[in-house]
Amino acid sequence: MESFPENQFLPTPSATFDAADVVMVQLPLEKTVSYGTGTSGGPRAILQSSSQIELFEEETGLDFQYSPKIHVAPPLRFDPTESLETALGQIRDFMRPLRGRFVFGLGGEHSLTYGTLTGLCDDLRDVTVVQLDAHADLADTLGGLKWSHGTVMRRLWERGCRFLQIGIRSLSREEFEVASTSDRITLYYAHEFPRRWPEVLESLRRLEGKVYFTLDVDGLDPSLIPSTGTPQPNGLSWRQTMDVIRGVAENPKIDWFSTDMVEFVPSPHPPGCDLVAARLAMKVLAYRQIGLRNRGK
Ligand SMILES: [Mn+2]
Repeated sequence: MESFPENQFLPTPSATFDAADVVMVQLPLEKTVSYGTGTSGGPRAILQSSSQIELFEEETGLDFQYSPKIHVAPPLRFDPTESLETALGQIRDFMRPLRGRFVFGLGGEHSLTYGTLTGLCDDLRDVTVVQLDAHADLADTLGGLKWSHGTVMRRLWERGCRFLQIGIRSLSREEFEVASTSDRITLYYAHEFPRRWPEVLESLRRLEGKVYFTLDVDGLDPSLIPSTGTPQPNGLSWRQTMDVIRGVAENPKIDWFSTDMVEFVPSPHPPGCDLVAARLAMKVLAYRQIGLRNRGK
């Protein structure tokens, strides 16, 4: 395990940048955590544990040795003395030349979504963010900070994004008001499942246009991934999570152009749930590949 290559996902050599179907970007960003620490180690732990995953994906029948081809870029280095805003500018500038490629960002704290999205798109008014998360991340400020993992969706909302938020079970009254009065935010609380689950799937089927899918691992139930900065009980089951990913992947009316997976903290007891997180990333790529194939792309 120690000798697993630095910039590789799964036990097969990283594809070249030009040949890749997917560009995986390591974003070990950790600037404004509010509770548990360690998200900066997330990308490394996920890549490392992916060495233990079978290349054959039994549900989709894909063999990751051949498809999809994944290029893993070296991790971005963030200057610890610089502000979060500066780091987000760095991510934005890194992403800009990747427009037109499918970018999979591995975090790192949730704020990175802002840098990624603004790097990949100029006009956010035609983008829907599908957000699987325990937290709405819609606060105007958190701990006095405008830029934080807890305010990232508010900043994107101000830029005109639409939102489909799934699994929310922790937010302030202020965030609740924003979510319930904005016609650009559709929010499904975790306590409403399973009653409203068919509506969640219907909302995914109705999506059109450009879609950015952000997967905060704390959206899943902590029995699956307890290793995250701010865990909350009553999260999505593995099966529900798969349904959401498939809902995005199988919708032929959307241009799903990028995804990130954020807030994972390496488990203190190896192999812990690092492998669960790595498997989650693999599932995203497997369903996407099958979705593309079904559309003849
Ligand atoms: Mn979040």
